[in-house]
Amino acid sequence: MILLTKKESNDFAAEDSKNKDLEAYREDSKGKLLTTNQGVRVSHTDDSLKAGPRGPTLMEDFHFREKLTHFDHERIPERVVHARGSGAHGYFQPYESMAQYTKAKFLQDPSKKTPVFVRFSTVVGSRGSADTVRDVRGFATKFYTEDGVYDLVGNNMPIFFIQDAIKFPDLVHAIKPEPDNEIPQASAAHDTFWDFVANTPELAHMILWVLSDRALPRSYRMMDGFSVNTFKFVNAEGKARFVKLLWKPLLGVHSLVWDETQKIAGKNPDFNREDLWEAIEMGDYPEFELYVQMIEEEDEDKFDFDILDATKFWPEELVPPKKIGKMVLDRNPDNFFAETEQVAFHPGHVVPGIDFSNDPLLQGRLFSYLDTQLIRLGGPNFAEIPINRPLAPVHNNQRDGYHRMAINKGKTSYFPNALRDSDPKPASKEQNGYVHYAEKVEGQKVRQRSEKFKDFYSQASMFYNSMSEPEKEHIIKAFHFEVGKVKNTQTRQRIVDLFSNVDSDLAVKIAEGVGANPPSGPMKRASEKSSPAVSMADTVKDTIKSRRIAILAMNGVHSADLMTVKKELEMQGAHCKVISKSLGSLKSVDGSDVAVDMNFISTASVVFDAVYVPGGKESVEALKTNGEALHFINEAFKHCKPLGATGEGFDLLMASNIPGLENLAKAGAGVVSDRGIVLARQTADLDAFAKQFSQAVAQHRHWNRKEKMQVPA
Ligand code: HDE
Repeated sequence: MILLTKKESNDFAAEDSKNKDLEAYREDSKGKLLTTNQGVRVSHTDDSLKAGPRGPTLMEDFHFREKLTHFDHERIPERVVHARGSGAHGYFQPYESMAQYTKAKFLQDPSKKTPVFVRFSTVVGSRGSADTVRDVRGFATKFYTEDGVYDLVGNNMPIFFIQDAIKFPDLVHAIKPEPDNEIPQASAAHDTFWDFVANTPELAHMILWVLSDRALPRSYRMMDGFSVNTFKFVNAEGKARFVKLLWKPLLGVHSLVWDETQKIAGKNPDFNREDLWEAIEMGDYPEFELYVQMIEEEDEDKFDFDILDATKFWPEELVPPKKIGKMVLDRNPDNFFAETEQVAFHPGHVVPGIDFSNDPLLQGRLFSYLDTQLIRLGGPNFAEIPINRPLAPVHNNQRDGYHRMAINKGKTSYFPNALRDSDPKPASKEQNGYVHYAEKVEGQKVRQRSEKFKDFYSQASMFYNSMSEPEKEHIIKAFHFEVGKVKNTQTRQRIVDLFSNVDSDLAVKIAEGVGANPPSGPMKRASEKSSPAVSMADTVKDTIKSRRIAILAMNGVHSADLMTVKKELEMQGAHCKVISKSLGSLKSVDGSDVAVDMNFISTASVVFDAVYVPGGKESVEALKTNGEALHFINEAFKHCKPLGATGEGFDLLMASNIPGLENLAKAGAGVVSDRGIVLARQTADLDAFAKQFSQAVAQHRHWNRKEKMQVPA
C-alpha cells in the first residue's frame, strides 16, 4: 500500500480533504473479482481443497488457510471503558476569530472548515451492550486541523466521578460487572459500585448527575458535550487563560424516561446508534455549537471551588460560555471497524494554542490514553491507521514497529545529523512549533489534594437545588431503582447517610424507597445556591425536526385526516410512520390506499416521540379491540409523550386506561388540549390541530400527568 503524499498548501482545510486523503485506502468490491490478500484471483470459495470429495483437507489450500486465519484474528480488544460507540464524520467552522484567546489555527478563520470525526459512546457496557442504559455518554471529537490532530475527548456531563486519575481503576472495577459472575451488564445497579460510592464521598456530586435524566439521552444529537477537565487557551502573545470547552446541540438536550429506556434496550438495543445513522442518511445532520468558558489566570483562586477539580463545574452564571462555532455531522462512516472501532482519541493530542492545566484527573489521562492504544491497536503505529492520520504532514525519526505503513526514505533516522542536514529539523516558534506554556510550578512531593477539593457536597446540593420538580422526582426514583438493587443493607444505609450530607430532605426520600433509616438530627442542605443552566427544563423546545411520530390506523381510516396532519408534521421536519396490524396497505374510508410502514408486532410506542390517531369509525373500532394498539396509547401516556387524535380517533384514547379524559370528551368544536393530549373532533379544524399537536411534540414530554403511575403499561 502506498501512502499518499500530502500537500502542505494553504487550501488545506477543504471540507472533504480528509475524505480525499483516504481515497487510497478505500476498497469497494462492487463489480470486482474475488482475490486472495496477495491479489491472486480465487476460482472457488465454497469447498476446501480435499483429497477426494470425502477426504481430509489439504495443507496446501492457501486460500482456505488465509481466509480462516484472517477470520480467527478479526477481533481486537474492546476499549476498557467506552467500548460501545457510534461514529460520524463532519466539519467544524468557527463563527469568528478566537485569535485574542488562542492561536489554534482552526479557531481563526470563519470561512474555513476543519474536518472532524466524532465518536459517541456509553461507558460501562461492553461492545454489544444496549444503547439506552443509564450511563454517562462519551462525546469525543477528533479535529483534523492544519496544525495537527486535536482531540476533544469529553462526556455529556460537565463533571466526573473522582478527582485524581489514580482512583480510575478502582472506580471502573467497582462499576463494571462483578468479577465472580460478570453480572450485571452495563449497569451501576449492583453492590460493588454502591459500596465504592459509600466509601468515596467525592462521588456524591457525580452520582446525582448519573441518576438524572442526562444519563438517558433521547439521542446523541440531543445531548451536551463537556471537556470536563480544565485546559488552557494560549494566544500568539503567549497569554494563557484557563478554559473548559462545551458542545450544545441545536435541537436541545432531551432525554428518555427510565421505564422506556429499559424497554427500548430489548426492542431496539441499537436505538441511539440507529438514530444517529438514520438522521445522517436522511439529511437531518446533527449540529452542535462549541462554547468556551474562560477564567483569567489571576482569577484562579476567586471561586469557592477549585478550578482544577473535575468533580466541580463552572456555573454558567459565574463563568458565561462564549460561543465559538458550529459542528455539523454530515457523513456516516463507510466501515464501522476501520473508523469507529480503530479511532484512537487522546486528550494529549493538542495543537499550538491549546495547553493543559494541573487538574490531576487530566494529568493522569494524559498518560492513560496513549498507553491504552498500544495494547488495543497493537503497537506504536496506530497514528498511521487511516482514521487516525493527521492531515498535517508527519516527519520524524520514529521508525519500524508492528504494522508500519510509512516507507521512510534515506539513511538517517536520528537527530542531529550531517548526512541529511539534520532534517527533519525542529520548528521554531515562528514556524508554529508547539511550545509548552511556561507555567511556574514548584512544590514538595506529596500525595495530597488541595483543601477546596475536599468540599464534596456544596455543588452536589447546588445541582439538586437547580432541578425542576419532575427532574428531582426522576433522581429519587433512580435512587430507588439503583440502590434498591443493592443486596447489602448496610450499604443502602450508608448511601442514605452519605446523601444526608448533601440534602437531608433528599436523604429522607431515598430512605423511603430502599428500606433504610432516614437521617437523624437537624435537617440541612450543603448549599442554598442554584445554577439554572444545569436543569434541562429550559432547553430548546421550539422544533419537531427529526422527531418520530407514530400514526395508528386500520382499514376505514379517514385518509384526509391522516394525510393533512402527516403533511404538516413532515413539513416541520418530523418523520411519521403509519402503524397497523399488518404490513401492506390500508383501504381508507374514501377508497384510497394508505401505505403501512410498520406492523404492531415489530415496533412499540417506546421508539416514538409522539402518537397520533386519525379518525375513521371502522379504523378506530378495530384499534379499540386490538390490545397492542391500546398498549401503545397507555404506554405513550405513561411516558408523558404527546398524544393527538382527530375525529373518532379520540374514542381509542377513551377506550385506553388514561384517566381524566372527561373534560376533553365534553369539548365541542375547535382544538382542545390537556396534559399534552391534543384533540380536534371536527375535520374543519385539521390545520389548527396539526399546529397545536406539533407544539405539544416540540415540548418533548408532558410531565404534568400526575396519574401516569395508575396506567398499566
Ligand atoms: Fe476516559 N478513557 N479516562 N474519560 N474516555 C478512555 O481510552 C481514562 C475520563 C472518555 O470514543 C480510554 O481509548 C482515565 C473523563 C471518552 O474512543 C482510557 C481517566 C472523560 C472515551 C481512558 C478518564 C473521559 C474515553 C479507554 C481519569 C471526560 C472514549 C479506551 C480518571 C472528559 C473515547 C481509550 C472513544 C476512553 C482513561 C476519565 C472521556 C482507558 C485514566 C474525565 C469519551 O484510556
